Amino acid sequence: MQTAPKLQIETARVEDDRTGLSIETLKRAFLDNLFYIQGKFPRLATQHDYYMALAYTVRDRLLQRWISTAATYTEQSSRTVAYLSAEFLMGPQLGNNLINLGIYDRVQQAIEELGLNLDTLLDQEEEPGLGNGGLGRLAACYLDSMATLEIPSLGYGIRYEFGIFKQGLQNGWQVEFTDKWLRLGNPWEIPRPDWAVQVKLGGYTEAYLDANGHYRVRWIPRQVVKGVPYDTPILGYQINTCNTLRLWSAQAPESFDFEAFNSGDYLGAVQEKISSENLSKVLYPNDNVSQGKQLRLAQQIFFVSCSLQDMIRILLRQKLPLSEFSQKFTVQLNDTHPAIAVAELMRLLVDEHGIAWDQAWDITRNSFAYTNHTLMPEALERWPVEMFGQMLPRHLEIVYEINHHFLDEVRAKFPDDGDRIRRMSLIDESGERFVRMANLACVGSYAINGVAALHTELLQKDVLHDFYQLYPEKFNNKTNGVTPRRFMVLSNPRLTHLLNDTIGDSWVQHLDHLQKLETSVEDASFRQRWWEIKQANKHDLATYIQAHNGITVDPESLFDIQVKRIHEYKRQHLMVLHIITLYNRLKANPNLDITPRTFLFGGKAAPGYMMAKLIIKLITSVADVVNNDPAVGDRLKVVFLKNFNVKLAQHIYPAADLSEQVSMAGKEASGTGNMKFAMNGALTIGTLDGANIEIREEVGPENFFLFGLTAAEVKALKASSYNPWNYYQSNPELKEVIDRLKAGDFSGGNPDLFRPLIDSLLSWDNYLLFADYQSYIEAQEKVSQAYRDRDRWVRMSILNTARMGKFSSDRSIAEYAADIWQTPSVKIELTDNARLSR
Ligand code: GPW
Repeated sequence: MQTAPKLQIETARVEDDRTGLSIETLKRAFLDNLFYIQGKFPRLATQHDYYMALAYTVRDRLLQRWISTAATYTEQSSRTVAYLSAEFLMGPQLGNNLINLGIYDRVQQAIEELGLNLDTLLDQEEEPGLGNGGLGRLAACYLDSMATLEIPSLGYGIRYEFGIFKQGLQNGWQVEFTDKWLRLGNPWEIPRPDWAVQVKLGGYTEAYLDANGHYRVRWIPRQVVKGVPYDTPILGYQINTCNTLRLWSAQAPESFDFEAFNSGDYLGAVQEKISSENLSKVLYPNDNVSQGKQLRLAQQIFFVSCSLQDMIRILLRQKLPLSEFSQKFTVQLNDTHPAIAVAELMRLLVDEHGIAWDQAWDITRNSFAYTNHTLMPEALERWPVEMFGQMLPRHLEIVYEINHHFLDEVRAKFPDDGDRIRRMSLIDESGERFVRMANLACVGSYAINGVAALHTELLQKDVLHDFYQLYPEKFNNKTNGVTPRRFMVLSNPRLTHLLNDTIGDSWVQHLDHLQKLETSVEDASFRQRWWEIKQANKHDLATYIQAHNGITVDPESLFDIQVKRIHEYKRQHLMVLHIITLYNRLKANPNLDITPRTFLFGGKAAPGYMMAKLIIKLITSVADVVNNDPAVGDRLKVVFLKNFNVKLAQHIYPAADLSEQVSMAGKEASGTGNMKFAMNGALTIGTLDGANIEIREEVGPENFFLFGLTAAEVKALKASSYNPWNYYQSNPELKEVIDRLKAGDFSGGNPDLFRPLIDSLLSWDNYLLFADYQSYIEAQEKVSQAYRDRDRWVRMSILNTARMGKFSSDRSIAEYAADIWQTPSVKIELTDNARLSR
């Protein structure tokens, strides 16, 4: 290997202009970037140009840390987490980087001295929406915590050209627009074309004997696609560690055109190029559902193969043998989307690097850890064997071989148990044959975890019961967490200042220090400030609603909010049943003294999920009636906020009084929005599902509005042939709600509009809305009563924030590092230039 030449250039000046943090240096750098990067002078510059100039100014200040981090990891051959995820829902980068660099206030001042406004510039950023919801956002929070805890890590994923669609509303229905997030350029990424790799697809395999007379297999692909890495810096909170998110973009290989081109088939050649680039074109917009599409499998093998080849490149460059792969890297599989990695690493080791099967299998099994994120049966990934073999002929052989050894292992431990063999096989042979990705992930991993205590328990008892019996030692729980940097410091500056004034700022890195707030609960002036901050945040959100929805909402009313992907199991429509119940009560008794509420919804429906889209139409239709009925006045308002994304989320959590976490028990693996709300002082109304259970344990049952069946009761009720019709018949308020919907009272007299939804509730009610209705209504009455006693409410709100320490993603990541990864933290010193040139 070549040694790099000693750097000859004088870098001292570069250092100062590009790392200096004084207000004067920041201003100079900003204007310099406006001129040299954007090519604009102030009179012609747009707000977006100013945003770009500031983003480059901040990026320059990350680079020294980034390079020092990479240099240190290389020198020390640090053990590294490779976090493989099909989604990283990063949200806007500028504000977060300012916070983590510790220069937010200084930059605000510099920008103001230039006659600009920082909030306006922050607002220019198109967020990278490379994820659907909780799973993708969790990956982003975990990158933040790994950097903050100084854990060497690489995030690996796909650089989708189009992220999650933009949601519009037309006549109350969701409409989708493509998300052209790269249109104006992305200042945060650096392409690394020199580290591009090739991925094979299709074709066939053939056996041959190598020079030593060993039986080998070679794969002759039909197509080869090039993967180009794009790197984004992930800076830890007020620390030098700056890790990397490496996203792969698909390109046709250089030679794409020559054969077809020479034979005169120019358009055929271009077609081939287009089809290659399709691989990273668009994010599949499904949450908790697998559509089983061929292109999705191609995306999975594409980013997994690129990432594993990249890890092998890093290993070999550090002069480590392949036998040390699992010492150098631990590869975390974010659900089964990257689970093909188990077969791909075997292929790379055995076919491409000539390692014997048994040794390769030892390396592989010691390299992967698998996180399951759902109990929804429709989310379990299975690929038709036919499709799988067409695209990945060699991987199918490898899966069969792994299965052969694995089923021998099962038979040895459980003799004469044919049913068990059929259930555990990597191949589902009950009808059309499928490759089962969760089974592959379980067999190929040394650790398997769920994302909340109940979820892990249900995995062990239910979905992965057979694997739990075979490998009990692999199973463990890692309750999710979220980053307080983005979801408190950045999004709720008013609260942050109050907390810092009261208990100091150590809570940002040690969220359990929020406990210190408990003594302030007795301080009336502190409670007053707490209330005023919530009011100010609600006022800001009311201004947003006025501007975007043209609806006037009262900041004094109770802000009752449900924001998350739209799903029947999440039960947004249960909240609608409550709204209609209150509406009916007001119609029957116009002078009824109720607690004024503003009901807020936000969330996207998968474009092909008709029932979810109908739920959006239901919300907007109920809003139209309720908001415009003079009998209601200002006592109830219903608002659907379009295009819920990370940016909007950051405006919403700080303004919430009540957090709706109402999934049917046993269905939401964890939930993470529940944590973001409670940290910002919202009280939760929720079921005993996912992490709600642990939140309630932490904040205390007296500070949580519980309702509904438990997971065990749900199971029992379903087993005893549940009949929603009986609930409808025997509950007069519920009956009136449904009858009004049936009559078309919320659909301009059209009784057909909501019929699919009503029929489904009356005849199956798969998610037991009717069974939980009465209990929910009663819990909501307790909420209304509590809100009327402002002092009591504020105390509960403070205690929620004070007791949320457990739900920092720092706690989650510390547990992953200690129990699964065994990754020591690595301190980063800023390098001098001499060291960089070594
Ligand atoms: F189906 N989750 C998600 F497990 O947001 F893959 N999208 C998904 O496709 C899946 C899970 C998958 C969510 C869970 O629904 C949520 O309960 C959990 O908090 C989150 O993943 C992070 O673990």
